[in-house]
Amino acid sequence: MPWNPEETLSRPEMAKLQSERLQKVCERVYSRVPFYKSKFDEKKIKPSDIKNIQDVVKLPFTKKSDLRENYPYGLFAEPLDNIVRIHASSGTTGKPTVVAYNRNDINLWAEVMARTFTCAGVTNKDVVQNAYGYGLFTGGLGAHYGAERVGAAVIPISGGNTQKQIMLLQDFGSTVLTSTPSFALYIYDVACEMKINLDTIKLKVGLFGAEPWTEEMRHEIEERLRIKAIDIYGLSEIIGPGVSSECIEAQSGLHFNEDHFYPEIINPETGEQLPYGQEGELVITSMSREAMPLIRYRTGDITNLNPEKCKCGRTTVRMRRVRGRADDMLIIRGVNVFPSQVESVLLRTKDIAPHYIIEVNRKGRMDEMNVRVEVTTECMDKLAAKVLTTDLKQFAQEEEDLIKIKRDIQKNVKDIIGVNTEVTLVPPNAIQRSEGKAKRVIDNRPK
Ligand code: DLL
Repeated sequence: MPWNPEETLSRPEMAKLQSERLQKVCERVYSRVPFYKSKFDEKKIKPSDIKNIQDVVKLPFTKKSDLRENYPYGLFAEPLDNIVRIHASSGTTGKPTVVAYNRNDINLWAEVMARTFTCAGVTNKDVVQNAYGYGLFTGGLGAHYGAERVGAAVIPISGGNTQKQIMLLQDFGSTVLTSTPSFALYIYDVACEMKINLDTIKLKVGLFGAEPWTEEMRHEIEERLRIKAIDIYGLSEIIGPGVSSECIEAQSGLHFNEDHFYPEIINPETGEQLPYGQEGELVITSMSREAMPLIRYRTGDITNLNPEKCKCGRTTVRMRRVRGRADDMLIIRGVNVFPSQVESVLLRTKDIAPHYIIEVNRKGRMDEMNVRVEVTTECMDKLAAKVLTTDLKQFAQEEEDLIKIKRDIQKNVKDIIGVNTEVTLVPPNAIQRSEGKAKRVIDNRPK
């Protein structure tokens, strides 16, 4: 059963609710936020011109740079007296992006996160080990309030402390893990090093997000940790986690909380709205937020939307798993490369572990990509056994095995993505693990 009745509205009912909420939020920002008043005036548009949800295309976009330029409090639609929480996300450059919540926003956040947990099959019978970071990052507190709202017992362990995570997984009988997908894999690696028997762990499901990951990565996590891995999506500017999430029944696209957050897909070059099914940049209007609603916020995330009813009974549009961010896309010798495409190729290769770094350098005028990736422990053991044989013929064969893995990766990257790449195979644990969002790309090219 979905958490809120709005998750099963008919399409016309949903459009009606969205139309009402869009009108309201336009009035709110126009009368309270000088930035939006001047944006609307520039476009010669008044809140009263917004009659229904289709009119959203008349509205101006909001960009990350607008948040930076109005740092820290310029986009608040409430006096500071009514603000009860401030989060911020650190950018790679300069000041962080600041977001504010009033009491109703905090309540809304708990509700949409309760939807997320319910979608993943979590109930008051569960013990949720929350390994998202607590702090300015929205992951920790967002998951915390949602898990409490469904009545689960929350362990607010935060990120890091990997050995302690494993101890609590065993001792507290956690049934749900919330973390970045990369941290979940790290926990698994450390559990293996500690020779933990996975039968002593009761985990059944993980709610993973905050960074791009692929279907192949999902299979790795599900197989290794013996759980269901659910994709959850969100961003601080809109609310934090709780924007969309997969259901455990279908695991096929993320149900968008579109009664509160109106999603559109646009062509990132022209800004034109694209029809359902087409891939482009996700743009969101946070219609029910009060302290800091945003109009047509350009997320930079690349995905598409599917309005078909899901087998779980929810009718909300589903967002395909994020392919990556428009600004994470590497252009290598003119070819667009998303790190997630490289991840898919790697994880479909036998003997390769889900730990990698993509490095891009410029040699003269040419860009060069190098993928450093770990081989699995099993592969390493096989090789070590062979080396020990002192049989030269076998040793040569072993090298051939490595060469074949490299060639397979190079060929598949070329065939599927269209670029040449160097591949460096490294032993298990050679690549630094992440306790939060993984950094997988090192771009050394001059800016
Ligand atoms: O990462 C909120 C969050 C916390 C989501 C916990 C899910 C779980 P920010 O730090 O503002 O907020 O980063 C938002 O992270 O625009 C995407 O590029 C990326 N992202 C978030 N979830 C996913 C996901 C949180 N499931 C940015 N798949 C977003 C791919 C994701 N990318």
